[in-house]
Amino acid sequence: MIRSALMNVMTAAALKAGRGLNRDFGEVENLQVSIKGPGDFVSAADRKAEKVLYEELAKARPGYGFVLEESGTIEGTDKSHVWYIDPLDGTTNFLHGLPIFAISIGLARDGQMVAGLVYNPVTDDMYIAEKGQGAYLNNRRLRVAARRNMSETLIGCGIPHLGKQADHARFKAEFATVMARAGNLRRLGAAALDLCFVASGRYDGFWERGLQSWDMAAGVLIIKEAGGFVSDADGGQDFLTKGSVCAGNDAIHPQLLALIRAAG
Ligand code: 2AM
Ligand code: CA
Repeated sequence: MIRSALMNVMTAAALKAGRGLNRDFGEVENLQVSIKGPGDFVSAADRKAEKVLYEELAKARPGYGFVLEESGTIEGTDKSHVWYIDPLDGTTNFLHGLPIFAISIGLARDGQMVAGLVYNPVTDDMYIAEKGQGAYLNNRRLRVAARRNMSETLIGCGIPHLGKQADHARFKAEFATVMARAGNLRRLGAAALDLCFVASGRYDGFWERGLQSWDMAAGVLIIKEAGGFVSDADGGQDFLTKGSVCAGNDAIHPQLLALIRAAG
């Protein structure tokens, strides 16, 4: 595949920030056993990665706006372009030394996602998509899974953490409903990567609530460009504002959505 100038900019930024995250991830293991633990160190790694991404992208595309997990929203002079950036998706995994985390970069033009990149620097897996151009994992074209029977599926989900107690009851109801129909369930803890696992056909479906725009911006486009179906938990297209997502192929998406809605 030939990468566009825009995707070259995005991949260069992600590779640079990824090198820093990889170095810091090596340190996290040593810090597990220290009394203070790796908490502050991981926050610093997160902020450093965001700074690299911000500087690289602002240099290459001056004037674009930013929605950043750590630094918040930065208005651009170019009102039609906005970057949605999560420098470290799967922070809890990173903190515990689990190599399931990623950098996520999405670009919206006039309110529509036009480019997305999700990069796991440990495995060196780079998922990319541009609107209308298909989705790729390390230059290999992606396609969602073909399974059509819920009983044969592997479905990913997100479990609300301790701080989100208000969401626990609903999750338990959804989990019970999906568990009664799906073949197997998984919870890996990095939403941006989870979405890419649907795009690459590893998962047959995925749902989660309580997410932020930067968790989903890139992954949603990557799924769509891999031929998948994505909606919010109500079946609409307002995931970036509602913070919920449900994904799968043309057969599994409607079945999973119906199960989640029946549980609510
Ligand atoms: P994060 O690692 O960038 O915070 C896991 O269910 C998903 O929820 C991850 O994509 C994670 O993104 C997000 N999330 C947001 N806040 C979280 C928190 N306090 N604890 C765990 N996951 C969180
Ligand atoms: Ca995140």
